[in-house]
Amino acid sequence: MTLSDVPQMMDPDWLVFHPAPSKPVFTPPPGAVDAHCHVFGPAAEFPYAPERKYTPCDAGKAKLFALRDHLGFARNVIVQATCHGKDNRALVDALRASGGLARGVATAGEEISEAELQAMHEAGVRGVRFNFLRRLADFTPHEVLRRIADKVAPFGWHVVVYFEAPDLEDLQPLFSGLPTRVIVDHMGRPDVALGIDHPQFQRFVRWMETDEKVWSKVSCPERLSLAGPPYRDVEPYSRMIVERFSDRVLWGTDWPHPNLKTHMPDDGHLVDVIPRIAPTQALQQALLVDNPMRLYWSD
Ligand code: 0GY
Repeated sequence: MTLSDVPQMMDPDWLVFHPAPSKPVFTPPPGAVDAHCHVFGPAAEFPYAPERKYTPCDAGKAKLFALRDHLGFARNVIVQATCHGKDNRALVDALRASGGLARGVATAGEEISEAELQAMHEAGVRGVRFNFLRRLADFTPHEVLRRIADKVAPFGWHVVVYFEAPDLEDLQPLFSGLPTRVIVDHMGRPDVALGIDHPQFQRFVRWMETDEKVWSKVSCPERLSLAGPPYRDVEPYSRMIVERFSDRVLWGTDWPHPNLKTHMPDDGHLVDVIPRIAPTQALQQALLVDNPMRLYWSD
């Protein structure tokens, strides 16, 4: 019996992605990129990692590409999800199947070889992700993360970081010392109960102001919202970041939405948030096309 014969059943409280998302009212500009999404398995082909903190439903590449077309997007950036650990095979398989329409962000340990990095680069990987949420990943010493960043920097890759707002103060020296661009997931997960003027979010804004290598994804209103759909309570945060740092922002669906506990968003409704946080055509073009193309398809 091999690992792939062991059934990997999704967690009993797992919320499955929306079965039939609506067609968005907002039409993304031609060439728009969904710059934060994942593939899960399928487990029979790409088993989930033994050290994973959750077992999701399968959500493979065909479903992701169909969603891309349905929502009016042209490209994806697929981010390695923690349920696959450092086994990037499902990610690389999806990139290879995309016909150049997907790029990737992998998870790597310091043991990764130059040949492995080169093979992932050829498949379309352009970054590594460091995850600081204890519910998702075990702690990795900062000097190890720094060595990983040193290894990927010569490939022109960047580092994607996922952390929660209270942790930024401690993590900032690590991030600012990295030799690559630093792309922050979901605006550093602000607590939207506190308001945009709260020192916690202002720390993030000041950091983006002072360190030009820092980019932000203005993704996941469904994860940050306390009010629920249509996520109006998150808009002031995303809109401020888009307007202030229009050439360093990215947007993504976060499909298939791991670990949501209250509800599963309709992906069409998530797309309809875009014109409220990027109200002009110029901002939409930067957010959805020019920025992700510069970061992921410059070669
Ligand atoms: C996200 C958010 C989450 C999960 C992961 O890799 C992951 O497992 O990123 C989360 O649970 O907050 O960006 O998809």
